[in-house]
Amino acid sequence: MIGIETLDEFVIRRQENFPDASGELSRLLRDIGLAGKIVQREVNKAGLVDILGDTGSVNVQGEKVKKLDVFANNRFIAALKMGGACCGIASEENENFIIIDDELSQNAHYIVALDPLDGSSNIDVNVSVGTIFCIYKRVSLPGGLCQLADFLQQGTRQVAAGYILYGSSTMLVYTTGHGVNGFTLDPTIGEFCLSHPDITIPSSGTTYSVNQGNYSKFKKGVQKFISYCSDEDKETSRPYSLRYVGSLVADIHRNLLKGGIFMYPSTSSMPYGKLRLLYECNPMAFIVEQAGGLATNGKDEILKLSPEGNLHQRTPMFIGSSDMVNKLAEFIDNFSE
Ligand code: FDP
Repeated sequence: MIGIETLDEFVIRRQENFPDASGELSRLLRDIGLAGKIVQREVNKAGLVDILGDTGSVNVQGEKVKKLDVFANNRFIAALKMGGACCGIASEENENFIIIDDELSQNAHYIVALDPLDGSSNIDVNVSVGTIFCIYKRVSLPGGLCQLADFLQQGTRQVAAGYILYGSSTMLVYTTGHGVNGFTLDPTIGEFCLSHPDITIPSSGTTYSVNQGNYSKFKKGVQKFISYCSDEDKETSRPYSLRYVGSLVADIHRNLLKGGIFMYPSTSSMPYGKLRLLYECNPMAFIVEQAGGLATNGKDEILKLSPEGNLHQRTPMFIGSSDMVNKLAEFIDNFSE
């Protein structure tokens, strides 16, 4: 179709720049895109589940209608297993990683970590949710089963990362370390089409995103930075606007396009914050840094954190426009307890 580039075409065109590429990574991106389309179809029907679902209805595969996050998890796992381009999956929904042990998958070079339906507490109220994923090259030898060490790699070693936003339209945004590109699903042809080439995040913005209800539980530096954001100062366009969907993908996506900072700090009750390093923070940090922004835990870069033996490790995260993340770091330094 003239003038429109689909995700699959784009991925293939990019792969042509790497003559040694085996095509596995392209297949993984295709599998993830396909599962995303199936999940968006179900997300769009979410409000109908009470009318249709609880009456014991079944879908075309004969499965009972399930909670959407379980449904999304099953779809992504099925697509990745079927594709044969990865040897293992870590998911927010599964305590342990999943080994894919058919011959084709065992010989694959990649593993995938994902949060199949992030922000799922928003589904019941028709607010945007998303899928977050990242891809690593395995450190274990192809031909055998994947190991925990394949998943516990530093974020700097990600080969690709992305998210799918199920919002007023469905978008897939991803990076392979050569910039960030966004694709919008055209429901009339069922394809993700390149709509946001070479996304760059503004170096500053006028939006801050944080669950301010936790204010009294934040450390001094974060509290002072929040006061700075809400103080009046014409020169720096303050006060900034507070925008918090409470759905990580939606909050990050807005800030990626418009500029801003997203914060999920540690609190007195959650000393490591809430967000998960492997399949929430690392992929988002990779995308935002590739777009020209920054992501830290308040002290160190998210991408340089060393995983500590647990797939579901949490970390505080401050992410977004570089000037704003640097400003926050100043407050954290100046008001450390
Ligand atoms: P949810 O619990 O709805 O899945 O990590 C999960 C997440 O949502 C993020 O999407 C979101 O940014 C954050 O939690 C919201 O947490 P709070 O409700 O504590 O603000």
